[in-house]
Amino acid sequence: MSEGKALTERPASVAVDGLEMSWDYWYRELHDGNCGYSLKIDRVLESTESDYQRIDVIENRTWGKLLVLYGSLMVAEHDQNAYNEMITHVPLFTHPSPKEVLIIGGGDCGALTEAVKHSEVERVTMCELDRKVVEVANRHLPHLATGVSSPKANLVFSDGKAYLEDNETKYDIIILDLSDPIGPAAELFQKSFHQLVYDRLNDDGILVAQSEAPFLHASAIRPMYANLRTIFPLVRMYTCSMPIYPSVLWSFAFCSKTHDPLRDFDRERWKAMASSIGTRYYNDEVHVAAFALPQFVRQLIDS
Ligand code: SPD
Repeated sequence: MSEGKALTERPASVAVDGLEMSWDYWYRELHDGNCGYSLKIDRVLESTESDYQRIDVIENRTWGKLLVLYGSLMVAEHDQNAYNEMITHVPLFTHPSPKEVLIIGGGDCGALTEAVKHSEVERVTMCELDRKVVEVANRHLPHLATGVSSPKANLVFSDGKAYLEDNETKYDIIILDLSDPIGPAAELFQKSFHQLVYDRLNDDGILVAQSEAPFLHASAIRPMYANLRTIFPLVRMYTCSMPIYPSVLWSFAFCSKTHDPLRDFDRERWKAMASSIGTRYYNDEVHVAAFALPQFVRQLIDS
């Protein structure tokens, strides 16, 4: 039995002025028009468009409120915050002294909120293209956005590539918390952009980038990792379970100039900070286990 929040109880059939109203609205997200995921929409909370994309917030009994960009699920109220915790804490507990962090994308502000919890971190710049995504997400998913009010948080609304080209600040960690490699984020999956990210990292810097679904997106993952390996000395993949993303298994590219996410994982720092950070998915065992890859995934990124 799901523990989803109580929503407006909507009987299967309601009499309205003598008419029978049947509530049976569904969200459907397909991969290649062929297989996919669907969930019942209990309410549509907001539907709008920005200069870049369509933005929807829907509500479902199992997952609570969900943010949808261009018809693709991004984040849910009850997904245990797995993606945001994994994209953030894995590099932050690997780097020995993470002070300057840059998040490119990240419009729901969940990664920003996780990053500012780290006591060593002095500043987290979040560079998001679409201001409207931040406004809509903050309105409906405020629990993800508590980090915005931190004195460490620095929000910039700009194209990520232009931002890095125009600013020569160096970072300890850069996180590419992007939507899919179609539409507004497509260019940020390219080799030229990853080279620019490398150039803006300190000598022991770390890049983590979301890298799609191994079961479904081999054609995006294979060239991405091949390109990253020409730039970074250390490139590894780790995964997490994201129940609202296509095929559930989601991946991240961990790219580093020196630090290794297993050898240099600071378990003692995690133990000291675990209760103040208060994760729902990430912990020390998950940090290590996330780098264990099924054989087909190894072959995918080693080829
Ligand atoms: N198909 C959905 C991929 C979304 C990856 N990024 C999500 C950003 C959430 N902060």
